[in-house]
Amino acid sequence: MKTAVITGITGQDGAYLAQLLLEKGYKVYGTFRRTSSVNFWRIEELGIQSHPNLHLVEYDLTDLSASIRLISSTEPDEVYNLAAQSFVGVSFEQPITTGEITGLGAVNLLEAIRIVNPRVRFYQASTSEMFGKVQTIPQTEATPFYPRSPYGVAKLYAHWMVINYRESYDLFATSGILFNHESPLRGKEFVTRKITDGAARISLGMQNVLELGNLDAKRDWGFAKDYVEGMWRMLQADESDVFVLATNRTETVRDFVTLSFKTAGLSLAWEGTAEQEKAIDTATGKTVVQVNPKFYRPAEVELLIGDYAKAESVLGWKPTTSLESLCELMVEADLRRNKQGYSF
Ligand code: NDP
Ligand code: GDR
Repeated sequence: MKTAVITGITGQDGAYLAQLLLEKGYKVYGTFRRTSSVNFWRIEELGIQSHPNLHLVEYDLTDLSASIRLISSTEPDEVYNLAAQSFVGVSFEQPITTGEITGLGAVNLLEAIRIVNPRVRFYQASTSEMFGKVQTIPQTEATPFYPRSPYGVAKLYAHWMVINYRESYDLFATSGILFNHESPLRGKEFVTRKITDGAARISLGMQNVLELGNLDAKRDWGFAKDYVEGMWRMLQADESDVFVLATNRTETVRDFVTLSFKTAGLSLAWEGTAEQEKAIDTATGKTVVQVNPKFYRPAEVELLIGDYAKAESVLGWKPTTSLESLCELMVEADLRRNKQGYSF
């Protein structure tokens, strides 16, 4: 039986990855942070919280001694570092905390592996946000980086440290440059889930208007379950490396709004531009979506579209879920949850 450590099991990817590894027969140690109230709703939704091979460990990524104890007490074959302050918007307000967790935190784990057992295979959750102001279209493993947020800069530091530890100490340390991936387990602060939850609530008469920021941003959105499969494949490869996971399709936030409301049974007509832009429900004439500049970011990543050819040829990975199917999954989950009075 293989043993894996997943940091950040209370997050979207941590929950799906734990489910996948348990299905594959792994013993899984999932780390969670000490908080005033528990945050296990995702592993509960997946029905894995009481799985006999799942062990929850209290851990904070910013603590080197905790990292050393984590690696020595769990004796893992594989470590998936998914923990991060992962919200780009907040990183502008909390740049130092973001640097400590999202950047230096990864190095605590690399150090722990180097000290305790350099044979452990390590996965780092790198991100398309490192491409930021994109230098080529589509983005590949060879595209130059130009991060546009404290989050992107912190992730780029961690990314290079992974490469540096591989080259300096011969660790099996891989970075997955993952483009946006979403699911019904996505946090509501991220734009897709904010939209699918808003569309569900407005169609149920529980909310009047959904306020959003930049509707012109273009993203390459995939399904999180596909992407955690790619993470696992990266650690089964012959050599550690860098891989892009993406869908190679990009759409605007506005397009995702239209699609989500249509899935929830509402047809929208857009009017106005920039800060005055809004969408009207064509059945009632009421404004249901409007721009609020408070959701704009100081610097924006305008366009992301990834080329996953390397992952397909080396790992046999490709996305299996269309944006339409993903949107349907998310809207249906949010309709069900809102009808049941479920608040996550
Ligand atoms: P989430 O924000 O849903 O989850 C982040 C996890 O990190 C949570 O479990 C959180 O715990 C934990 N965490 C935060 N700070 C610490 C800390 N100091 N010590 C230990 N754990 C901590 O992110 P996702 O699941 O969406 O993403 C997983 C990883 O992949 C992240 O590193 C993210 O930056 C990266 N990524 C995500 C992409 C995406 O589209 N989802 C794309 C590319 C990369 P808590 O619940 O207590 O807050
Ligand atoms: P992102 O995701 O920044 O790409 O980072 P997010 O969903 O937050 O934003 C996507 C785009 O939508 C625009 N936007 C809004 N965003 C939010 N959150 N709320 C709004 O109201 C809103 N209106 C418009 C944003 O400006 C942006 O352009 C995610 C995270 O999961 C990172 O951890 C990960 O690394 C990247 O994806 C890849």
